[in-house]
Formats: sequence, C-alpha cells, structure tokens
Amino acid sequence: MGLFEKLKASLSKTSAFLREGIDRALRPGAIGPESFEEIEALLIQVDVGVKAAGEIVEEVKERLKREKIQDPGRLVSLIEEKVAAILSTTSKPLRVSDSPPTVYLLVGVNGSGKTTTAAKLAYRWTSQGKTAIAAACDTFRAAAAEQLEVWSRRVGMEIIKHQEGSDPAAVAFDAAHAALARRKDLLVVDTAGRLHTKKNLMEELRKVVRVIAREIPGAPHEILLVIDGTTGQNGLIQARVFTEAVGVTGVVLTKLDGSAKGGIAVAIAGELGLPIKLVGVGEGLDDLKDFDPAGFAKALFAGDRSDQV
Ligand SMILES: Nc1nc2c(ncn2[C@@H]2O[C@H](COP(=O)(O)OP(=O)(O)O)[C@@H](O)[C@H]2O)c(=O)[nH]1
Ligand SMILES: [Mg+2]
Repeated sequence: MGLFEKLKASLSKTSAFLREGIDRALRPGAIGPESFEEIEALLIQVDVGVKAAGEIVEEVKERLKREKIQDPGRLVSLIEEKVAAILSTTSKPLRVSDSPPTVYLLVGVNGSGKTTTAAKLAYRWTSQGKTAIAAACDTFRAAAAEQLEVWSRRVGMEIIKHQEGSDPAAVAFDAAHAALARRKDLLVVDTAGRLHTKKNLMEELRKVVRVIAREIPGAPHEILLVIDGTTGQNGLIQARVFTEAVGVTGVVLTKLDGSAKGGIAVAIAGELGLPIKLVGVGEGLDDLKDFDPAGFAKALFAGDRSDQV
C-alpha cells in the first residue's frame, strides 16, 4: 500500500464521519449559516479543537461570500486547504545530526507508544544499513526493558539496560558513552510514562535530558512527545505538561489506524504550536510515517469513497 493510501486507510474512521456530515451540511440548495455551524461542530467532534474549528469555518465563510462559491466540492477543498495551512505552520522535518550519534528521546504517558516508536525509528536506520543503540530508561518496570529488548533483536540494534528500579539517568549516561565509543549512528532513548508522582517523572526526565546533553554535544536532537491519537483532547493536556517539563521538539501521533479523532493533529499544531513529525499507523515496524501536512489534510477529508483518491 502506498504512503497516502495507508494514511487514508488509517484516517478512514475520522474522514468517513467528517465527509458524511459535511456532505449533509453542504447538500445542494441548503448552503447557509447553519451549514457552517454544523461543520464547526463536526470538526470539534473529531478533536480539531474549538479555536481551530472556528478559524477554519470563518475563513471558508469569508471566501464563500467573496468568491460566491456554491459548489460543495470546492468548499470541502477550501476546508482541506485551511487545515493543511494550519498543519504546515509548525511543520518541520526530523532533525538528523551531522556528527553521529543522532539522539532521539521519547517521552509520553504510559501506553502511548513510546517503546514501539523507538523500535520503529531504529528500524528506519538499521534497514538503511546504519547502526542503532537503545537506552532502556524506563526502569520503572522490568517488563519495559524486556519489551525493548525483544524489539532490539528484531531491529538489529544494541540495547543498554540496568536493573529494575535503577536510575534512568545512569542508563542514559551508559548509553551515551556506548553510542560514542561504538560509533553508532542513532541512539533512541525510551523512557517511563508513569511514576509514583508526576513531579518525580518530570524531574527524572529532566535529569535524563541533562545527562545526554552533557555527554553528547547538541543532543538530544529531538525530544519527541508520543501521543496516542485515539485519546483526543487529553493528548493536549499531556502535551502541555511534558512541554513545560522538558521542552518537547516534536510530536509523534500514534494509533491513527482505528482512531476516530484524527483531527487532534490540527489542535496540536494550531493550539500548541508543536510540529507533528511522525505518525504511527499500525503495530508493525514499517508503520511509522513522516508527517506530511497536505497529505494528512487530504486523507482527513477523503471520506471512505474510492473516487476521492
Ligand atoms: N494500532 C497501533 N498500535 C500501536 C501504535 N503504536 C503503538 N501501538 C501499540 O500500543 C501499545 C502500547 O505501546 P508501547 O510502545 O508499549 O507504549 P509505551 O507504554 O508508551 O511504551 C502496544 O500494544 C503497541 O503495539 C500504532 O501506531 N498503531
Ligand atoms: Mg514503554
């Protein structure tokens, strides 16, 4: 399946809901102020956020008035363009360091997909003949390091882990040294999402960041906040907490496959101003895609009709 096809399939729940509603709101002969109220409500329901939904609808209304557009298809295109524009304002590619290792730190709440994303990221590199190493900084549960170890074998990367309950910053320190000594191209740092208190977790993360920055100049090159794309507005609250604590540089939006709340991408860009860098569209190693604002917007409004491709 091509990249766009995969994204379109992943967003099909969201887009089927949106298109059905929008087509109903814009049925021929019925385009009026209520149509736009309906569309705004639909956008809010897929978690685009109140602010962005308002902006999108205002702009489309303006253009409708100014350009006297009556064609529903054209109006849908305008909505799609506006969404793409919002997503583009923050869009930035994933940073890669000129002097290896490139270091990616993954943060986020439990179950959001950090460990899986770490493996997927490493797979991108190892499948291109580059070398990768993982730091198992989720020392909160033994199972966390084991899970990363299983992935590491599949991906073909080394892993640095300590005992359960040990200091994550010590793991980060060892991993940074191993990455430098063994000239690895990539270091992925997996972290915990749950501790006894939120304050502890944030302090621990800050310490991990400090250690990495001290041992490898310029690192971490990305602090990626992993957000579960099915959790809707909750993701925004998480994003604020993590951003304040560790200065997130980008978002990985996971589990888009099966999400009916794919509009959250628009809220992340529009309300938080954070760039979405990658999207997770499945559980496989290959199911991590670069974020493309225009493609995402197109898939969001594609509906489930094959003639929309
Ligand atoms: N469908 C789907 N499942 C995902 C995706 N990313 C992660 N998962 C699943 O989400 C669950 C939690 O992932 P995990 O990486 O352990 O989360 P962590 O607690 O943040 O490390 C696992 O069952 C993963 O297979 C994705 O993009 N799509
Ligand atoms: Mg994990």
